[in-house]
Amino acid sequence: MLRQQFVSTPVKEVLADNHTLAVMPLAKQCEPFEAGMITTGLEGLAAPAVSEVWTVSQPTERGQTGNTYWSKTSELICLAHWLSKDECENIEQYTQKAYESVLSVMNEQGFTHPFRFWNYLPAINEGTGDDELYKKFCTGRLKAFENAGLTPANFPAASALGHHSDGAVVYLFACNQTPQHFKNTKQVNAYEYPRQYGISSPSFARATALTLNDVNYLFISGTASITGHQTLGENDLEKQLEVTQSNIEHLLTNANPENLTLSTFKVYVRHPADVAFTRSWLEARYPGVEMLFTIADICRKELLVEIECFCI
Ligand code: 3EB
Repeated sequence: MLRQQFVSTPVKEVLADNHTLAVMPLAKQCEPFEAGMITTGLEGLAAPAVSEVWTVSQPTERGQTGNTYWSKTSELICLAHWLSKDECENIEQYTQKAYESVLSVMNEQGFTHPFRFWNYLPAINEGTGDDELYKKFCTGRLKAFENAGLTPANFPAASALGHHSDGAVVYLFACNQTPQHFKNTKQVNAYEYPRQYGISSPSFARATALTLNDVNYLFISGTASITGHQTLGENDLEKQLEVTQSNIEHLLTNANPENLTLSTFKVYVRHPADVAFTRSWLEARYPGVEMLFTIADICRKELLVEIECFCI
């Protein structure tokens, strides 16, 4: 059984529990420490320090293969790979290398199906046109997927956000069951976005569903105020929240084969001043959902907020 929780327990204590698959503290740091601990560079708003924790019911085994850190049970594996500040200067090439490493270690460890990716990058909106850092990241990721024989039908759910620290991290979950990937018919598939969004389209599905040991899960990708391929509600936080909500609700209705319930939101807010409004807007509409709020740059400059979901 896989669970996501948001806790204020000290990281060391969380890590000492071998039922912790991975702990992600919210801190301005994006560098490797030890297997099972994933610093992302993403910060929260204020003290008390909060961490995201993924727990499993089976005991984990953790290890490191080259520069890829992993943590696994018999049913799933979490793999993480960081890029240094220098490597981020050549984000396309090192993203490709990072993806190639995590996919090869995944295979070596006996897992075949990646089902959820997270990508946290520095200065994600820097550079103009095709030179924007996020767009170069997309090219590196796509090249690695193509080399691994992963076709758009097999791209899993993902999130890609910017932080204000040095270094980048890519981490993923993988298993041996075949996941189901879903599109959102209100949006153009990300891997079919038109040319104006970059040379290489973003490689992800809108949602991924899977069953492990008879338990069903649904991962909804980072979801934002996009209809078709267009950003809606520029400079209008509430409009962006409304469009984002309608995209999430659409996926819960049309991309949710087991009719699962929202368990958690990880909410990415560009401007710290927008967190309070975003929090009260979401809490009023989703009283039963646990929420983590982080300060992050969204991969399109006009986007103010993005929300990912976990359903069980
Ligand atoms: C979008 O829908 C918003 O590049 O992995 C959301 C989720 C977004 C994942 C990614 C990007 C990614 O296009 C951005």
